[in-house]
Amino acid sequence: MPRFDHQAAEVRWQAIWEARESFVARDDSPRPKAYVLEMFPYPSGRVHIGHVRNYTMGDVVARTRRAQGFEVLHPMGWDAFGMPAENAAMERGVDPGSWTRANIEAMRAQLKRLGFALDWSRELATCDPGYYGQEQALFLDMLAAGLVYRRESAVNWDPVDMTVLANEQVIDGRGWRSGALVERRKLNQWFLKITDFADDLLDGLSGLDQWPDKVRLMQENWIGRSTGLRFRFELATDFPTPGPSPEGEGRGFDVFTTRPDTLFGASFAAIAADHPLAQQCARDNPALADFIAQCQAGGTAAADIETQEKLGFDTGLSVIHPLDPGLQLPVFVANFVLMDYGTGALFGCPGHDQRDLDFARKYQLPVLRVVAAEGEEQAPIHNDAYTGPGRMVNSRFLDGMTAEDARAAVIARATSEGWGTSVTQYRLRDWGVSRQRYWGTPIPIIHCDACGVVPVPKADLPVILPEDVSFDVPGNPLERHPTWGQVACPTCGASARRETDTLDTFTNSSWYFIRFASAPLDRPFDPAVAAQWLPVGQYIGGVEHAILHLLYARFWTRALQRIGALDVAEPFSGLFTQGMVTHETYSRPQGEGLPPIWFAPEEVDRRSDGAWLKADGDKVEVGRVIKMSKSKKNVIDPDAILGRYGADAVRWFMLSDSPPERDLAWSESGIDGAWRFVQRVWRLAEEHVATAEGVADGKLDRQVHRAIAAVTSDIDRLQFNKAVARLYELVGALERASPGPSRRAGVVTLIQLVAPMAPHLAEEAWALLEQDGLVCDAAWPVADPALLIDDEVTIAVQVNGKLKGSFTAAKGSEKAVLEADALALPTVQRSLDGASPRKIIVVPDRLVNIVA
Ligand code: ANZ
Ligand code: ZN
Repeated sequence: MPRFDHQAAEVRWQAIWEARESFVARDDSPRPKAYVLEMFPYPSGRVHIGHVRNYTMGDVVARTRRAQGFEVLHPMGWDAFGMPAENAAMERGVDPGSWTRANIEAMRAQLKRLGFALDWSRELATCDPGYYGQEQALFLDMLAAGLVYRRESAVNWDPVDMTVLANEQVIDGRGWRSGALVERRKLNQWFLKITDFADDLLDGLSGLDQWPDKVRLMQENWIGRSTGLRFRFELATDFPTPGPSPEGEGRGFDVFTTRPDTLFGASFAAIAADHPLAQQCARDNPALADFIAQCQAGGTAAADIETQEKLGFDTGLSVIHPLDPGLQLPVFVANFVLMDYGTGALFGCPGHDQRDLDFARKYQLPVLRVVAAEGEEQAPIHNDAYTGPGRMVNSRFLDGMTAEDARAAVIARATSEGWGTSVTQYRLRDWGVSRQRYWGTPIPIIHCDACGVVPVPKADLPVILPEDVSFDVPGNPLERHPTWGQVACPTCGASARRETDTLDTFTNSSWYFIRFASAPLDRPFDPAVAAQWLPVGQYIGGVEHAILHLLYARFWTRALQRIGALDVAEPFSGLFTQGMVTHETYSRPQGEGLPPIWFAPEEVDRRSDGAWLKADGDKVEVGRVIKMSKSKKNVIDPDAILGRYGADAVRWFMLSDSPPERDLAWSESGIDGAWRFVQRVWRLAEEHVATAEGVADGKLDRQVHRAIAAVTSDIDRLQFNKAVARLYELVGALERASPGPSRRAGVVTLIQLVAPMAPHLAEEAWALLEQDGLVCDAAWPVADPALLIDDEVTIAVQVNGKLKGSFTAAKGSEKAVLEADALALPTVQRSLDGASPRKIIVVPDRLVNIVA
């Protein structure tokens, strides 16, 4: 039996595609343009199987679009800055630049083995001065346009990694990498004004109808627009306990609420530990000062704050209820109040907010219901705050109104009496981009004692990251570099210092898709050329980037639009988030208190009734199918698999078995099946080298054209697993059909439909069948509408009204034909038992009823 030699085919066709520049995207092409992009990888050193799945999906879309007549831009590059390179430097003494570039070499070779239709001429790495230098130029443009500013702010400080962490990098109060308890520090930081675009970023989501709903919802929640009332609490003049007399303008503070309707249910006010009033009260209250210090010890991550135990400290101050001067509320400093949301202060309504209820129970504060659901007007609140709709109770002039009307009524009153205003508040904060790290884009700023903060003149860009640095002590090696930091001030010429902070690596990924579309040497991009390709029509990547990366890229694009650099609003019109590749685990317990020993798949002999360790022949435990991870050793190395099964089988398996948005469980049987499929297709091609003699087979023609229509629409909707199932079906039909012109034409079509998924096999078979040119250049097959019409019908057969069976017949068949076919059914003959029918009723195309 002839076998498809994957190794030879891969080498041959990859060389031919490269020599012919098959996948180089031409800016000046007259064809309509399509931009297909997968999230670019971090060059960790090895391509993992998740990358393979991600890039295979993108490749199927890119190759199909190309065959459909589009000029396709499908580029690849490297998200090459970031901490792992510095960690490698610290652990292994290699320098981050060499480590990163070696990883890129290795991974590029791995990706090339997979035969992706990528335009390698546009490859970029964010650690190239040619890339980050242009990013510095964009930073300066945004600075000039007022979209960048500097301020002192509290940051999460990781005392081991000696860096500022983003809130997302703080997990349970500890640094995500070091595990050290995070401290709070104040530093001067650069910020990008993403909040300027909060409304626009939110409103734009509704137009992104080719994005997953869940991603749009996550972005919406992240932006977190809420409207409510901002109002002032006046401090009561007589303090319930002796305390400091608050100073400053007025004697009170502002709060923000989304529920002004619940104001008569207020039982306390709370302020953040960082609130100026809290600081003031702590001056002669050591216990309060201790409490504040305790609140500040943790990180600033909102998620942490939400899960912490709610703690408060009574300041002894009281405020006056704005709707009744006779009512006073105690003021607490509370750990759940964030200084940088709203006004850093709130009123607590335990009846209708769970957090407030927990707090009230802990500190014995009153709990009053003010909103009643239908029929439970006076039902007391127990353990659950009522957050649903209803009518107002216990609320004087608001009683009887719906909560919604009451909300409007309180806002109206506050506005007319001058103690509050209606406001819109966002959860979204400005983006702090300063990182005290080495391996990133240097921030192009110079600090001069005389002139202050001075931007590096554009003519002096790029500010090149020095590579002669040492990592023998923690912290940022740029600060220790003997010469790099010393420069003349561009304004006054006096000796000055370079900024040693670098930009958050999310800035690198916020515009790389624009640089792929256009990469002149002397500026970040040519706006006219970039706009020809953008927006990215299909972006594919992991859902872990659903919030930050996508939001930052959307912001960056808008910022460029505002400063007139690029006329594109949304960077990605279509987004798809793929599932993970998973694998079962193999382990042996090590006994009391010890973690199990994990074994890699290749160390194990897996049979249907269990798994045995090859080394000693004894059993190992088969664990759950989970995300591949080094620590559990349940990883499949793409290189090993590629050598054994070939790129096409690996690609085919990545697309089969699971819907692309779901997890895909790697299995030996799955990859075996993919390999067998490749061989079956090859065999069909082999059988048809010579033009087959014979007669046309109309039924097969229709099956082939139905497959064209179905596979095309499946790929359009990114339902790759369905397309795969269709192709299995088509191969089966072709194998069953008798040789002849229909079968040969069907095999040629099959090769074209398989080409985006198994491109080497397809080229090899295309050549074998003596078709013109390369299959990757051939026009995508189009289904003949006449052959799509379903011309077979199922006829139900009854004897005396009881269903006895069915058969298929050509649509519009004669009554006599249907009668004869029905009578021939064995079940019908058995029912008649030799008697001849008394009457036969035929409903054309549907039913034959035999009356015995
Ligand atoms: C009183 C109230 C009663 C509230 C009620 C809620 C329910 P969102 O929707 O996320 O915008 N809040 C205000 N400032 C805060 C801060 N700095 N830190 C923590 N919480 C703060 O949340 C707005 C609500 O969160 C506000 O409405 C306030 O509590 C609280 F039945 O005011 B509410
Ligand atoms: Zn100066």
